[in-house]
Amino acid sequence: MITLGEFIVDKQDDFPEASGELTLLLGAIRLAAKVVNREINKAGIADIIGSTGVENVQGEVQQKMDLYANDKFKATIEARGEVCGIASEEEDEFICFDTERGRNSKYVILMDPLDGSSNIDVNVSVGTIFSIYKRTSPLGTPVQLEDFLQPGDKQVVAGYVVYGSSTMLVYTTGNGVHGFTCDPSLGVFYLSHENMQIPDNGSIYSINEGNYLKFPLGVKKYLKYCQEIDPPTNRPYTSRYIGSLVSDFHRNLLKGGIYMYPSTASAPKGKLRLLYECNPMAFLMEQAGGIALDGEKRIMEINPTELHQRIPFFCGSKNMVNDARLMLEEHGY
Ligand code: P6P
Repeated sequence: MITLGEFIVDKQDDFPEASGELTLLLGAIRLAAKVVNREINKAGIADIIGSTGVENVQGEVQQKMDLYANDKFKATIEARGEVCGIASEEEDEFICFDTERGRNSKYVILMDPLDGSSNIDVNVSVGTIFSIYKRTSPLGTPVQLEDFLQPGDKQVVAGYVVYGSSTMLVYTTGNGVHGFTCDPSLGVFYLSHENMQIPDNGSIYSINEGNYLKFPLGVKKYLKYCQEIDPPTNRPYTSRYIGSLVSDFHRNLLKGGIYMYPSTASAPKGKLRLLYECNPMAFLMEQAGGIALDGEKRIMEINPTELHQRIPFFCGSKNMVNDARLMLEEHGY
């Protein structure tokens, strides 16, 4: 039984240029995940469910747990050091750690501290998503917006925590995808899923079909393809949509499947954010042998222009995403 800490140290050689900073940074994420997990597990009795009544930069009403998780991850990461700044779904602007230590730190982190948080009130799984880059601005200076606006191919680490029937931390450093399950009696994450690989084919599709009438024709065509009766290709596929990206992603990673959040008539860029939802999930998916596209291009090739920019997202088993891509190409994105 290898713990997350032991595994990270074992794999430290994957980062010849990192002198332990990433190990410390992943340790900070691990600690914050435990603190957030503890609060989520008692959300029904602590005065921490429901909304704050305040809208974030996304125009979404912030849940109390959104702010709790955001504060805990920010504080833990800042205390542990190693980053010069943080960008978060819950923060309008990026946060600069303008101290001697912060200015001389090599990394930035982008995160969605609690994705799918509206599910907490109904006791459905939620997650944290994180993405780490090496800064591009000079060491010794305050972090700049350019440090956050990097294409996904430049990511150094990406991962998520899924607060589900068990709490898992799944991450990649570009050397495979590895999953760790928390033993709640000890508060220790143990390696439970080494080198996770998504099947090339799957029979699960995840999408909010309530938006069907607003989807591009290519998406409608693909959904009908999923629903056709064709036993040799294991269709009709099964529709599974939790409304929590991390949970849908994690299930499809294990069983095979495709997750889609396309553009719609009312949301031409879709809903999901490129920097701290799609890029980290795309890094994980490609490392697990899957594909992540905006419908046409690799997510991780896109050059970001804004911190909170949205992007259509198609992610999952290689053959399923390619089928969807071909229909989008033929019938329209
Ligand atoms: P809809 C949660 O708000 C989220 O960002 C993802 O976790 C989830 O997959 C999606 O939005 C759900 O959005 O519009 O289907 O409710």
